[in-house]
Amino acid sequence: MRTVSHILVAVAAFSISGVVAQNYDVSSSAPGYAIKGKVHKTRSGLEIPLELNDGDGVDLYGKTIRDLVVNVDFETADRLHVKIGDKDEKQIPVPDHAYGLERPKTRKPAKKLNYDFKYTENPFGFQVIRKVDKEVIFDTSDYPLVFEDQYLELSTAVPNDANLYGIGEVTAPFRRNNEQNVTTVFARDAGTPFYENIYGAHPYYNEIRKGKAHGVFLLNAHGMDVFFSEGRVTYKVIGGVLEFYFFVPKDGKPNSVLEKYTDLVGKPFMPAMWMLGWHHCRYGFKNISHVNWAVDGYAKANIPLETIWVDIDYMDHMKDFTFDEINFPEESMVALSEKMHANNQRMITMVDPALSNNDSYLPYEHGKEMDVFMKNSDGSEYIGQVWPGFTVFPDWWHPNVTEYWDYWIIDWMKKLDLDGLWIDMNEPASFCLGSCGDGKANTDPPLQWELPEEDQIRIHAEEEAALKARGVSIPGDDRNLLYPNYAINSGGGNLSERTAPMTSLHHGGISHYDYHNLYGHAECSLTRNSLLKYKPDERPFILTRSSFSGSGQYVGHWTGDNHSSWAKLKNSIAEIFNFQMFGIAYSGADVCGFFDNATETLCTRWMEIGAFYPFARNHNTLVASHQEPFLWERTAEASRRALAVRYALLPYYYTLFEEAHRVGTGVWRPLIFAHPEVDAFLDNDVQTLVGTDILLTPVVEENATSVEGQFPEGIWYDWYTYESHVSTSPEEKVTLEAEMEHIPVHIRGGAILPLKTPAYLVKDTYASPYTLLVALDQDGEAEGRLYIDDQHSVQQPATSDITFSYKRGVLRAKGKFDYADAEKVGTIKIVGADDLTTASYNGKKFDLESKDGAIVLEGADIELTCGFTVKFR
Ligand code: MIG
Repeated sequence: MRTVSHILVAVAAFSISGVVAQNYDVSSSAPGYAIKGKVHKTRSGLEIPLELNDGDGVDLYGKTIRDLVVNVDFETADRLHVKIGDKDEKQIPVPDHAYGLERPKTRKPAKKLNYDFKYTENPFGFQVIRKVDKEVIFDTSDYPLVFEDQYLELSTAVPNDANLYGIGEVTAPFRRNNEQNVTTVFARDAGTPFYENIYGAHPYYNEIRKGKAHGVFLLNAHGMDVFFSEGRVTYKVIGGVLEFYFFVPKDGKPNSVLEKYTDLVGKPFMPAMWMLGWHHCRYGFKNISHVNWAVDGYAKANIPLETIWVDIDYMDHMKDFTFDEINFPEESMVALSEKMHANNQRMITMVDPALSNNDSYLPYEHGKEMDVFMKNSDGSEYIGQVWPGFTVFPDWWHPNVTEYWDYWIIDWMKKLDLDGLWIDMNEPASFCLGSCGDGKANTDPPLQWELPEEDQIRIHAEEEAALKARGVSIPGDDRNLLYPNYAINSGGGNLSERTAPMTSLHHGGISHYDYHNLYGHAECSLTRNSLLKYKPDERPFILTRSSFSGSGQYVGHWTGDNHSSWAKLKNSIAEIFNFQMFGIAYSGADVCGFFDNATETLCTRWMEIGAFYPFARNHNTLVASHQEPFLWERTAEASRRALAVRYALLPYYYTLFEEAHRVGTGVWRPLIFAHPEVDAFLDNDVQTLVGTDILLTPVVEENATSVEGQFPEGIWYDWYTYESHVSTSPEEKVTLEAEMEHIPVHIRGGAILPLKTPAYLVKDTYASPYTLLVALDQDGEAEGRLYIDDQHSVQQPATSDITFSYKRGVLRAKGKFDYADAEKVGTIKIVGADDLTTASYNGKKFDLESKDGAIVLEGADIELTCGFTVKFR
């Protein structure tokens, strides 16, 4: 409870009396519910009617709802759906729609369930039991069920010191329970304070118990606090219904849990190959020459750069779809795009959702005509404040908004021939409270935080009064949307701070209170569709700041405004693990840090690990000093070395992304997810497995020249020297040398890695023939996989999916070889064998060379058009 006092202070700053910020206890006075009448069998499970018990302890924070219905669906052998809803269906669930979550239709109960579902009559409670070992993985029976219009509470028993991962978005260590024990889920524009709610909403956790994993998803888009306390997990939610999904795969593997979770919420999108190259951005490029300086600086220093990004700097007064005519004239932006493309590089710009309401601004006039902006509770236009001054906000639920957004997005993409979009500020962020721009069109508001404190306090009070004057609820809705009695623990204080007011409206009279956590998610889905209309067969590139469960099928995510600090460098790894688990495989953090000034050492170490992020981009803020990796010699050298490893591994990364897209497993994986039975890995959130075969042991401490790492049992080969380390106990901490420019990378003995020869660009890297790196395990065997397609199209008529195996001196390739322009294997390297001298393939004999720790077959010239066998002797 370390930060409680600080959180209370933050809430007190903005709250009115009577509002409860957060309460760690369960509401033991609540009377609970009992089964009333008959439990019905439905097509896919059970329907259980509940009625409130007599007694006090009702209306704790809202209006108690007396009659409930529990729907239990045995959806698949490993997925159970338990929805506790109000009988009258007045509460607003997550919509069954792409901007919410499209529920699978279950027509009959699954067979051979891996779980049991049990319930008690009075008070009603339920248990989910993992069948293989009879472990009760979810058990509400000892805790109250509270169901009020603005307050839902439910708890489950878990072991003391349980191993819980997830619930986000939050900046925190990966294993959560030993740390701050309340996690608030409420999308918020906040520069990554530890343990507070930030940009996205992911009410999903994964627990590892007795070496086996399961997942628990509360499908609810309302603000909530989730408490991880000794022996229990408690949800306190300010609206909607309690719609749970439990994932209980038979094998108990964390990767299987992710597979089942993404079966429900959607599989991560498949990136194009170029997206896996290195990206560079900064907020605060002064003009187009400054951007060109960065692009050229990379080239001169020979540090791979695939994509340049231009932040809001290019805009005229920060207005979307415009150009600063002095510093970033349109011709210069077009010229940059042409230059990038001529060099086989890419360009991305930012587009914010909030649009200036200046009446000479065409996107505003157009949108107003089409009626696509969010409204105030009285039907007037909701006008907040963002970078361009006063702004309106597209309502993604309005039937006209698709046509509107398509028009502007496609026009913009065409104008600059862009390769992708970056969508920011979509929590949504607004800098004032309420509809602060009412009647002030065409004026230029100051940024409040730049004013003297007394002015800030006065303006805030005026804004709050104006907001309240419109009512604390919306017409026809008696909930207190502005100040719910249970206020959740949002780091921003009142719910409407720094975002749209909870009483603003979406199409159909839905309050922002009910859809807040879905705003960014809806924009992701809509924008992806816009890009697909622009180029129907190109895989869209979109990077979002706000996200919800399932956004990964549309977009990638960066972890927002971190700091150039060692703590944030270290924690970036845990945050990426979270997003791998949330189904957003294409994710990364701002390399070298966003706020504050990076030092040479910090940026060097950050480039080393950042080079391996699934989404890899250096980015920083307006006033921070430059951190282009070519500016420091040691950083430049470390970047070249680490990126050479990434680019060599591109076929492996791409194959992993295909697996993520098809199966749902992460590209980056914590050791504990690979080895849930090894307790020693429970808290290891620094070492990173890329897939199954590459282990990264980054330095995240200042001044260190060595680093301790753990190794799963087996042989691990040093990437650079092929020196082997045999691990017999994963508990053991092995000290690895790590001079400044060096990040330790190990290859799992037993892996066959498809590699390329790294070049400056992804395209040139891919032009080289493959090298197969065969790293033998203790039995002299290995296996691997390679996926090939055209690298960018949505439709893939013919792909190759090749499995390699090596056993008793025979390398075999099997599988599907349909991709037409099949490339070649040029080199085969065997690591971990020392007695091989010749190889034969297709009747040809080759002499093998022993080189740099490997046995090498050069000039193999094997076409990947059909299976093959190479025999080694
Ligand atoms: O309020 O567009 O997180 O990456 O550089 C700042 C300027 C707005 C926040 C994003 C950051 C971006 C910045 N944006």
